[in-house]
Amino acid sequence: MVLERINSPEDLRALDRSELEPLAQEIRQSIIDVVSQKGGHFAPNLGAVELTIALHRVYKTPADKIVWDVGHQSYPHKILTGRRDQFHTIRQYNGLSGFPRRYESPHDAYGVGHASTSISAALGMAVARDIKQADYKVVAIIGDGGLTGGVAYEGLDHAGDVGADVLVILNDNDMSIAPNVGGISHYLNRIISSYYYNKTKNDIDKVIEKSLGDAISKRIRKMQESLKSLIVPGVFFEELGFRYFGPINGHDVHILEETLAHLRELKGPKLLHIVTEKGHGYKFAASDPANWHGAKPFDVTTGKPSAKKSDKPSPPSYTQVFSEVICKMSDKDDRVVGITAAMPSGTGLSALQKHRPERFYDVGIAEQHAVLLASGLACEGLRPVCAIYSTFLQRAYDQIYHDVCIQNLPVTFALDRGGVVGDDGATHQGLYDTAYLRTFPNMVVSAAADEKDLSQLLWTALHHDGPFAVRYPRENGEGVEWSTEEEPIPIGKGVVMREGSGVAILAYGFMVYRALEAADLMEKAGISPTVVNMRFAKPIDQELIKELAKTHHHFVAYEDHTFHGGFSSAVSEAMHDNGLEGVPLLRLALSDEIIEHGPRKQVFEDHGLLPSQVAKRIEDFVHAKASAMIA
Ligand SMILES: Cc1ncc(C[n+]2csc(CCOP(=O)(O)OP(=O)(O)O)c2C)c(N)n1
Repeated sequence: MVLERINSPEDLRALDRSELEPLAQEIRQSIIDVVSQKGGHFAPNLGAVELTIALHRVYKTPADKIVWDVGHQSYPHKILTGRRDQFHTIRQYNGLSGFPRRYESPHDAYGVGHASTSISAALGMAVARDIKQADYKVVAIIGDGGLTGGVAYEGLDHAGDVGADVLVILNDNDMSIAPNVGGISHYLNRIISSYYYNKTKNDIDKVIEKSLGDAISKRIRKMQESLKSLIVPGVFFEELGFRYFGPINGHDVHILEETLAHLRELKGPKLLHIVTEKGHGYKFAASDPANWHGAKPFDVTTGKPSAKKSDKPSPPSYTQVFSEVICKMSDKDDRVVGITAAMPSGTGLSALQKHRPERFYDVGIAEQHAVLLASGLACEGLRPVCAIYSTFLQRAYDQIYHDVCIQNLPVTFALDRGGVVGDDGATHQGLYDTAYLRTFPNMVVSAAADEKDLSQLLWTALHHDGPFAVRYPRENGEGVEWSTEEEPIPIGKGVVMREGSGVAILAYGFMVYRALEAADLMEKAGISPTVVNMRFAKPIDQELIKELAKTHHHFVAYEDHTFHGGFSSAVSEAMHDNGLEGVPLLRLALSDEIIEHGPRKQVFEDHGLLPSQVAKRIEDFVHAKASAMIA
């Protein structure tokens, strides 16, 4: 075994060239072994093995900086940078993160999880190096999917202008999570096909001269001779001030190493275009990379999921509910248009894509553009539904305010993955949406407590003449009866789910059924709370709050959101504004800290938010306040 001998990049650099291909095989096997057991990002990692080996042979981290984009392809990097023994803990609670994290290793130069950040961050590091007059190299890796995100061009544009010494490696596998979209993707394909065209015509020298000029082309030709690699023009990148190299085979570790070794010595902004296969080396993944982007535990021989189907069918996921409702909405209302930012299957919009392709848009990893597109559609009388995960909608903060809310446009935001995200961890938590949406005038902010709520809220949003956000978690529903039928509900009204006395639990979204569970547990302690599904953080049901205050001496607000600015803050504000600040309020939310990866239930436990913990906390709250009052 070669891999056994690699405990650091120095060990890797000491290997003989002949050992690199066997090493790549072993790394792949290790990824297959671990992900088939534990789940995780899969096809992107299999596609980045040779690139990672070559990078760490040539660039000497941590002095040199390697900046990954998204970071979902960083498993080989983790294996080769001293974390081989912990690799089996990846994405597990207290284990390695599934993404590069600066706290985890000095080799993780930059923390990441959202796309299209690597070029700008790498440029910052290169500029810092020059300011400090230090001497190290900076490399950004970005996928062709990442290159659909506008901020990537902001980075390219500025890097070319600054002229900093930075290498951008474009890892082109023609895939985002789904097949890639957009003009740039077509452009990259044209580069690759023209490469083969040029190759067969044996016309490469001319191409080089035309595109790069004499002096550089001489150097390039020299390099080309030694590398046996080929250069064709990537005019677009060249016009931005980059020298374009490629395309080269991203699975030929030797060509990669030789190319990188030369590029390391070449000053200025450079872009190396490598062509890889997503899922390379595992046939099921390579032939269906979209479905193997991330994998649940699976049987390595058959590629089938290893979890046995339980006899009892589980309720549909919220994503499934959304997907059925939007198809129904598009049948009934011709104005409905579904928009996804590169997540057709994750958001469930792929159902609409099949059902009514002419009312579906995948805009690439371009959340800002998605919201702007929606605003334009809404101006012209259509009813766009932006289906974007809570965490990724953060990207479009300004567009939500400036383009949708100011103009009071009827755009629906379907916020999947609202709340604790689970294994993806800090970068993907959906814990901030209520706070970031609630401050904007005209925005309706809601959360679904169950399948029926979600369906009704989506219909309500469709009929509302302004922006409307509906949040739901990465979960299966509660198993209630629901339908896709049109059934709008009053905006800003809560629903009492359980009549009790003394204590009122105002719950939001996923926490409504947890509150009901907690209430049942509290019965034993002689407390019988009222439980309300508040449904709306904005407008919040002030009338109901005032009404409840007449008969309840303690209030609890319960949500799966960060502590500041969310639903429980809204309850606190509403109580204050209605002169109810004298009524004790217990706010149950996630604490104000970066929340790492772990099963949702575990994370709730860590924050005292499981129903059994909540029951106890409310009992303590009621008793403490009661004894304080007696004293
Ligand atoms: C801002 C943002 N939106 C959406 C995502 C979800 N996402 C994760 S990976 C990915 C596709 C990335 O494609 P590419 O950069 O080509 O890498 P590949 O997976 O093909 O290696 C997407 C859309 C994200 N990480 N960040």
